[in-house]
Amino acid sequence: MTTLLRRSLPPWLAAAGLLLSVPAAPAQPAGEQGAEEARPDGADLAVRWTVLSNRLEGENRSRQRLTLHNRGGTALPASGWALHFNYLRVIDPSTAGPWVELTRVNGTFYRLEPAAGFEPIPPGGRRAVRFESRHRAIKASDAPAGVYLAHGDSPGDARPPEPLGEVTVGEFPPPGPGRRYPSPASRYHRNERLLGEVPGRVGRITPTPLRTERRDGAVRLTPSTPIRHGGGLAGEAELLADALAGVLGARPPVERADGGGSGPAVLLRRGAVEAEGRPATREEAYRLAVEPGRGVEVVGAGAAGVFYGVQSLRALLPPGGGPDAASGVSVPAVRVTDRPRFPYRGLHLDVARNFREPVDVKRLLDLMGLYKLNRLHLHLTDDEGWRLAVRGLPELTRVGGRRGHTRTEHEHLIPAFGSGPDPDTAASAGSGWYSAEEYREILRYAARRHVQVVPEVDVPGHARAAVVAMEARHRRLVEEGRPEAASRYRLVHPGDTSSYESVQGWDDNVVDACRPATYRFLERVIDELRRLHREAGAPLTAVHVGGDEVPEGAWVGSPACHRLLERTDSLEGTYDLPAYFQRRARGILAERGLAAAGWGSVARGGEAAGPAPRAYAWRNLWGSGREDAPYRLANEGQEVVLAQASTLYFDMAYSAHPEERGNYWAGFVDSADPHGLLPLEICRSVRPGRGGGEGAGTEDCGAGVALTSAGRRNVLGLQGQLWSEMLPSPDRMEYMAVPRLLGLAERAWAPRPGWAGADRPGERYRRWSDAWTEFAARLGRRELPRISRLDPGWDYRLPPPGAVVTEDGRLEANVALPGLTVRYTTDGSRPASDSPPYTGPVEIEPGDRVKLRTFGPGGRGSRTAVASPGGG
Ligand code: TNX
Repeated sequence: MTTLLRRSLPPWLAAAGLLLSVPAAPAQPAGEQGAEEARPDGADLAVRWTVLSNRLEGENRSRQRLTLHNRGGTALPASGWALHFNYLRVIDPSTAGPWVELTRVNGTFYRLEPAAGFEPIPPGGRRAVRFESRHRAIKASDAPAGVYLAHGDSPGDARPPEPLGEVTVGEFPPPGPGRRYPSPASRYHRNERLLGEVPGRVGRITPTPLRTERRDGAVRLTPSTPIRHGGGLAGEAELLADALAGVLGARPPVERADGGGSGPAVLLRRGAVEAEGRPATREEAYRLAVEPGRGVEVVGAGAAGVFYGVQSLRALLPPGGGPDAASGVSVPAVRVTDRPRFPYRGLHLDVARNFREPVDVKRLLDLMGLYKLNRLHLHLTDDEGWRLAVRGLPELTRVGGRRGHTRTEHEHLIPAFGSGPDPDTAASAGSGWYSAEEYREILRYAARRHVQVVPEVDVPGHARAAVVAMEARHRRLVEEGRPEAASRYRLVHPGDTSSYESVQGWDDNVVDACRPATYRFLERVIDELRRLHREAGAPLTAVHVGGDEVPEGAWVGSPACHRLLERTDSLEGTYDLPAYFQRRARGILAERGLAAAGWGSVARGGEAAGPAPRAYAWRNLWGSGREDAPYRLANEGQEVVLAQASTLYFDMAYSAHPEERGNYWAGFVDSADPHGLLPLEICRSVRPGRGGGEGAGTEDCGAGVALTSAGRRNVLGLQGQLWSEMLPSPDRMEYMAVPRLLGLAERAWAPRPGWAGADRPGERYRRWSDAWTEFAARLGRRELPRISRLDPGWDYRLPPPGAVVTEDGRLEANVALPGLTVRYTTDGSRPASDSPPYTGPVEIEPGDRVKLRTFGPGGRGSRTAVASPGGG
């Protein structure tokens, strides 16, 4: 009852937590009486969502329509029910109508009820509702999600909420003034612009090594070729044996190198590697020699180097295993000397918004290892979920780690991102968390792949799951007659009158920066993390404490903050509190020998607080004029990880196409974008979407602050971000991660590319385009096929083809990643993996309907492109 009720209460009352004890009766919406009345099942209702306009107030608002279709045999009555759904845009409830009442429950969760004047919807009938929301909406993935029908919840009416039968999406209006959706033709022209002549030979090792010398001949590996390893390298040897088993059909033997043995072998050992690079990357350097007649040798400066040498060896194997895999595969002779460019090569995974099972995290870790990424930043907590069990605080996961239909949030959180009414359904990623053992297992699995896990506990904002969970704990202990214990970890003050709205629409997602309980809580969680990491043999060195997007207005009405501000001269007002909070959080970490990290230019908190926390720079968007902002931090002595949303947020959609799912507040991130990024000279980056010439596209970039040599060392590396609002399933995660992750790996590992040296933007673009063409062909010919053959294969994105039909009826098609196959039909049917492949221009009969899809190995296909004469 109460989350709904909150909005009609004066804020002080709502914030006072009184909402939690208000009886349900007074707020019972009129429509919820008469619950016994016959009503269709949720599954009998369908909703169609149509965007009517994206041009209201420029692009700041859009108008939408929801059409409710009653496909059941009973009328949907004029009262006694409510639809609930998540919607990522903030809806203005006053624009909703006719004859309905729309309520933003909190965050992105809405409730739609019939109001006075609502006529029952007869069987087969339809009813349209309109509303306006902030920002434009151009994608199917913006549609209301997790829609369900709730019935009156008066005692005695136990009918549980029912998910709706179907949500469909209507055709989209133009995306906004002066904008267009991508079409087969625009893709065709874009591919032409980005790609040059495709080389016959492409790089076999991705990311590109520092030095590669191809040689003549080859070495044959068979299931009986032994893997011999030096001390401390058994793990690396076993992983290689596992990988070879997949290619050879049988697992080769693993032996200690000192056990004698002759004949060709794969030898893994430690030793000196001469490869210049940053001190922090020393252990990661390796040499790989494939010498006909002698075998294969991988020499790593450290175990990490051996592991990376092994990955390079894997990359040399034929991507398909070869026709006679069981009798051996041939590895082309080569000498490689390699070392990464950056010590920090990261991927961020948000398991809070949508939970990822350990098995899926492990799949991601396998892929990270394959491409030599070495940091997994695990976003374990946020407003919509707390995903790590903490000893002694069971509510954190039991309440904060589950989502479902609720009026009180006493048992679990409200739905988010379409997670629906059932808190325990296996199909939804709204609920779930890692037990201590599961978390340790993830850490160990990562460590074996030389990936360090950087856990994030997002505070003080983005902390709603913790706040709600600790309210539940408080309630339990009060009921048990233990008021003191109850207050120990309570994260908000019941008398807090602050009123605010977070970026994601929450009005209660900030922990109180002035309560001792908050810091006690943080200590407790951090100590738990330390314990888990220690037990897993993967010591914790840094904790990411978020720090992003603290809404304005937080703490203004906190009694604890009033007291703190009164007695502390150095704190003038609530605007000093974010830095105060950071300082204390860092103090807690420093006492435990841990480094602090945070989003953006996390408040430094004054010199006294010790070294500034590591900053994950994400807001330096293209065109913001602050592209170089991370360099200022680095030059001033702060460690920086580049996470620019415009190129490294892998939750952004690949393109503007309505069927291409994802966020787009930071623009679109195509597979070529990360490849065009120059981490240490960001304003010289190539922005592929902008094309060549002037359109190298960085002429509007920052003030051009250059990195000093000290600043350069402070840029630790790069990180791709998989925020998960739009990733309800593992296959969505895989789609968003790959192929973009490979461009990230290339820029994080490979040396500065040659094209970076071209001074004129046009020249730089041309040289980049050659480099990208080679890289894109590598993806199409080698890397995507390899990834397809991992077990089970990945649901990576296949770019839909570009196509034009000329006026005289000729079909011309292309694909963004050369090596993938375009197949087409002319009879209107959906191209399948046995449809004719496109190999060159095709004459089209008048009246033909040309459809095309891109196919990868294994028969997976892309979205369908429909080409029509003259563009389309
Ligand atoms: C911004 S970047 C956020 C996240 C969202 C993401 C979606 C940052 C520190 N905050 O909370 O998930 O955008 O793209």
